[in-house]
This record gives sequence, C-alpha cells and structure tokens, in this order.
Amino acid sequence: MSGSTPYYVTTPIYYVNDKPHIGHAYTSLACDALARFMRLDGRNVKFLTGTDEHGQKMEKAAQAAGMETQAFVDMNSENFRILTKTMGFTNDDFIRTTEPRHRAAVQALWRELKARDQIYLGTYAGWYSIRDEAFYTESELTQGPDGSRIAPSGAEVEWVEEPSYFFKLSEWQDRLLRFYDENPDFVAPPTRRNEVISFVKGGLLDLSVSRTSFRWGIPVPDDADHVMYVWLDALTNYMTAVGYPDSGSDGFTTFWPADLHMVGKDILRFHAVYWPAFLLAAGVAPPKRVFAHGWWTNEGKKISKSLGNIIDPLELTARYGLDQVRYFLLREVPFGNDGDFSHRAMIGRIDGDLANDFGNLAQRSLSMINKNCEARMPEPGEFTAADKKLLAAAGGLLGEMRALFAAQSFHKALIAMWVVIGDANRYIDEMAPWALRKSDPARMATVLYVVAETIRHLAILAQPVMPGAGARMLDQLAVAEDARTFAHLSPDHALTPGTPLPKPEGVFPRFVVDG
Ligand code: ME8
Repeated sequence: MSGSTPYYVTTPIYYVNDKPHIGHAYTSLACDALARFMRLDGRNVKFLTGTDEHGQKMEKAAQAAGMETQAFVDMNSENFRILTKTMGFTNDDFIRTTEPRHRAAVQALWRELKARDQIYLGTYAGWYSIRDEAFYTESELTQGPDGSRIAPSGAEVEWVEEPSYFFKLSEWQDRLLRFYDENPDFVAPPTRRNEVISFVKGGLLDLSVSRTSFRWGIPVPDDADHVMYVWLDALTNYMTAVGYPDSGSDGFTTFWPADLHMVGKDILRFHAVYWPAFLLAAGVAPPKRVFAHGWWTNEGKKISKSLGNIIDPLELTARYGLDQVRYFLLREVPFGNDGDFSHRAMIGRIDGDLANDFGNLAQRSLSMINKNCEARMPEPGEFTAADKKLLAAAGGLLGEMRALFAAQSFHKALIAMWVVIGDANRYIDEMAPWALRKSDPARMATVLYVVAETIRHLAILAQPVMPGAGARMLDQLAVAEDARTFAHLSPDHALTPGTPLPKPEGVFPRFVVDG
C-alpha cells in the first residue's frame, strides 16, 4: 500500500453514558462504506472510531448507575466496540479518551495553545447543558413550561459560576471566515456550511475550556484544580490516533490533516468552528472536510430513551440481515437530510430493490448458466451493439460512483448502480436467453456472459455497502478473492470462459414476516 494516496476518515467518538443506537450505527456505517470504497480503490486508508468518556455527563451517569466511573465507562465503551463487530465495521483503531496516549496528546495541545498565548485564566459565569456538554448564551435559550431554561437542542441548562481557563476564540472570527472562504468544501452539505458561516459572522465569544466543579477529566497541565473541557479533550482524539504530539511520526505526516470528519448535525459547531480555531491557534492544519448528516426519527417520532423507541442495531440486523440494514440506511435517505425509520420502508427495500431487482438479476442468470452451460462460465461470441451498451454502462459505474462517494452522496451512488441493474434486467428480458437455448446456443452463451460480466461489476461495487452479499455473488462467479478490487474493473480484467461455477444460491431472500 505504500505510495498510495492516504485517506483518513473519522466518526464522532460516542458518549458512553448509554448503549449504542441506530444513530451511532448510521454515522459509523457511512464512514465504513467510505473506508471500504477507498481501500478497494487502492487508497491507504485509516478509519477511526471510539468513545468519549470524560466530563460531567459521564460522571453523573455512573453515579446514577451506582458504579465507579471508570468501571462504568469501561462497560459501556465495550458495547460500542461490539457494535463495530455486529455492523461489520472495518475501523483500523478504536480510541478511548481515558487512554494514556490520549491524555498525552490533549495535554500537549493545551501546552501549545498556552505557549502561543491563546489561553488565559478567568471566571465563567453562564449557562451550561450537561446533556450537550455545551455552554449557551442567554439569547440562545428559550423558556420551558416550568420556567426552566432550554437549549436549542431541547436540553435543560444550569447556571455555572467557577474559575475557568478561556480560549481566545473571539480573536479567530476573521481568520475562520477566511478559512471557510478559501476552503469551500470544508463544511458539507452547503446548507450546513451557510449555518456555520452565519454563526461565526454573528460574533464569537471566548470559550471556557476548563472546569473546576468536578474531577472526571484530563487535568490541566500545571493547574490540577482544573480539568479540561470535555470537547477540547474529545476533539483531540482525531490527532491522538495518528500519533500527535509527535508531529514527525509516520502516522501524523501520512494522515494529518484528516480527509473527513463525519458527524451528525447536532455537533457541527464543535467540529466546524471550535476545532479549526483550536488547530489554527496551535499552528496545526485543520481537517479537510466536515460532513454533517441529518437526523433519524423512528416511525415519525424523535428517537429517545424517555419515549422508549430506541432502535437497537443488534436487533435490527438480527431481524433483517446486516447487508439489508446497511443498504437501507444508506439508500433510504438522501445523505445529509433527516430521515424516518419505518419497518414498512425497510421491508419495501428488501423485497423491491434487493430481492426483485438485484437478487433476481443474479439468481436467474446464474441459474441459467448452471443449467444450460454445464455450470461453467460461457464463452462469448462477438458482441452486438446491445451487449456493448450494457457492458459500457457497467464499465462507467466506477467513475460515477467515485465522484459520488467523494461527495458522500451514498444514495446517489446506489441509485446509479440500480440504473445498471434495471438495464441488465431489461436486457435479459429482451434477449430472452431461454428462447435461444435451442435456436442459437452460441448467442445464448454471449448473452449470459454479458450479464455475468455486468454482475461482476455490480458485485465488486456493492462491496463497500453490502460486503457480505457482494462477496457471495463474487463467489458464485468464481472470482478469486484477490481479484475483487476496483483495479479489476479495468477493461483488461474480465470473467474467464470455461471456469467451473458453484451451484447458485439466492443472495437476497424476500423478507418473511415471522410468526
Ligand atoms: O456528541 N440520527 O456523542 P454522542 C442520526 N461525544 N445520527 C445520530 C442520531 C440520530 N437520531 N443520534 C445520534 C457526542 N447520532 C460526542 C462527540 S466527537 C469529538 C464527540 C449520531 O454519543 C450522530 O453522528 O451524543 C451524532 O453526531 C452522534 O451520534 C452523537 O453521538
């Protein structure tokens, strides 16, 4: 892999106050699909996920569970590690903010900011939301029914007054605006970019970056009364994992700045305002891009523990199948938009797109080859214009999908694949190979070869989103395991006539309602 272009993609590190749910699985899934895509495309990929374990919220959650805080975060972090296995994620690292390597990185970044005169001691007096781990100004708050104050996220806030170190965020307003201007792709999608710019144009206050009223955090260097603000601590994870503070290390020089921080829209401000400001202030290059995706609701309702409608990714994959869930999540909602989860929509995709379209394409053509070509890859004759047209459509997919993955337009990439699936199904209907069996077996062989070659393209390209199904289809085409990358989509690679094929089996069954 050395010499290939690096690609560094990160998920948010998740709070371990609770179990993972579909929202967490979604963000990491998008990153996994990207990581797999880039690896198949020959890039040197680093894919990072992990858990965010410090702060008042964790301390309170541990107390509520009657557990010692470290034991509590150990237990819940493990659930996120299990999620990565259940969902088939291919992260190269799993970072925890309670690890020594991370403490060293955060303290080094603090020292750098201090040395550059970007941090000063003062007193914070204002509103704080423990649920969001965020400070709010009076003007951002609304009045709750009982007179309490509510943050834009819906979380309650409390009044905090304590000694605190501040980061000179106010000094970075113009520099940040210039940075957004010079880097038009830094925040995506464009609506989110506009939100960020108007927030920064509204003026920035210095940011409180330490707390003194609790202990569960990384101590401020040389002032142990303070622990660091959990967001300064958490954001730094992206650099810890590539070797910061050793900025001469292989990891750091190869992978920093990160290509993409994938986040939900709820945490955009931290990633697109505070994080680049910290980095610019410390003389470190900001990441190349932050993509803020939308929010899932469950059958039209906000997903929340209090409503009891949390969707457990483990249950979902057990019920519908891993590839099916992965496909649904990335296909159902234009990436970036909010979306609604419903069992009906899920079953619709499984039976329609997967079973009827893609599954049936593979099943019927491979069964015909098995029956009529002695279970060997048929030998094609000369290609007709119709054959060439379908092969060209399949051959053009990689270029199209490459651009769409680079823009994180997963749904469009899948739609592009389904255009070719539709073309291939229509081609079979029109060519009617079953009718050629007696009248023109050589032509039947050509038609089935063209379809098989189209399926080979589709299966290779399906792997980032549906690794299991893609691999099973490639097994059925007897494609060697080392011949499944995007390099094998070039014109000099194609199926070898005469290769013996295993007995075909359905890859995408229809969903059977149980009981
Ligand atoms: O914010 N729909 O962690 P967190 C879509 N520790 N995505 C959702 C979702 C939903 N309903 N619910 C959660 C934190 N997510 C911090 C991050 S990063 C340095 C620190 C996803 O456990 C989405 O990606 O609250 C959101 O941004 C993230 O989970 C929040 O995870």
